[in-house]
Amino acid sequence: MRVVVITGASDGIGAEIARQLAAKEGAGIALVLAARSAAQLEAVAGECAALGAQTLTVPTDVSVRIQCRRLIVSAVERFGHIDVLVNNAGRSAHALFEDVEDLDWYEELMRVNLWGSVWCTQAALPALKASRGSIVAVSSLAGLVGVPGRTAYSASKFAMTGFFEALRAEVKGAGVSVTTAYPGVVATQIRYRGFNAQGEPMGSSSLKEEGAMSVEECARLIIEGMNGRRREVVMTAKGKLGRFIKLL
Ligand code: NJP
Repeated sequence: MRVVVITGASDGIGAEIARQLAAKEGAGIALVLAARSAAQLEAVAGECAALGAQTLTVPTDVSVRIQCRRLIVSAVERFGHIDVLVNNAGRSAHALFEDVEDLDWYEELMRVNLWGSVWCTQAALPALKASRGSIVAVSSLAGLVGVPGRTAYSASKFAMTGFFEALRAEVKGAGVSVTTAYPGVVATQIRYRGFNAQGEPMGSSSLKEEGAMSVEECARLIIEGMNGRRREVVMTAKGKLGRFIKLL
């Protein structure tokens, strides 16, 4: 049985990756689902279990190192091994740097996007080496191109890109693959939950954002890259972000 640990699995891209894996692999897959909201995790686990998958929910705040370790230990205790770790949990932010007064939320964003991925990966690496498994890092096109209004987010995603690029070279010899995914704009609630200049949730839905890719398409592309043990999955951006990238 393939054991896949997914962070940020209570909603958006992570939840959709779980659903699509359950739909494709049914009883052949065990899904370890992590995020902070226990109730939402249970709901996603219920959908996956109805498709035949085994599930384990581990309420986890990835910005807390010990919780990342506990997630991985729980997965190994329950299923005996781990084949794939999907580092997907993330938060967004939208603020011009000059408008930011308090940098506490910058650190918080780094802890979730970068350190959460680093801590989960460190805890899971021995198990992934034993299974010759795979790591997936969900970065962003903002981790390849600096986007105005996104200094904190771009910094966290560039850091993820660098960390996983270097790690890939280190673990290749041990048979562990590292796939970095670079989505553009995807129709999830991430912007609604992201920080504004005051460090509060932005509270405006981006579901209608111009040119957004569907969450189903994004999850499908990530799974394809993960199963193919590809180095990267670079998605396209339409709308405002696409026009900005073309200008560069
Ligand atoms: O976001 P959303 P997406 N500890 O808000 C969880 C990247 N990306 O699916 O903790 C643990 O629907 C949160 O759960 P909860 C993006 O940077 C996206 O769009 O219960 N989990 C939820 O399950 C991110 O890395 C776009 O609130 C935490 C999940 O993360 C990934 O895709 C574009 C957590 C977020 O679900 C998934 O984002 C792009 C914590 N401290 C890259 N904080 C895009 N959507 O346009 C949050 O280029 N979560």
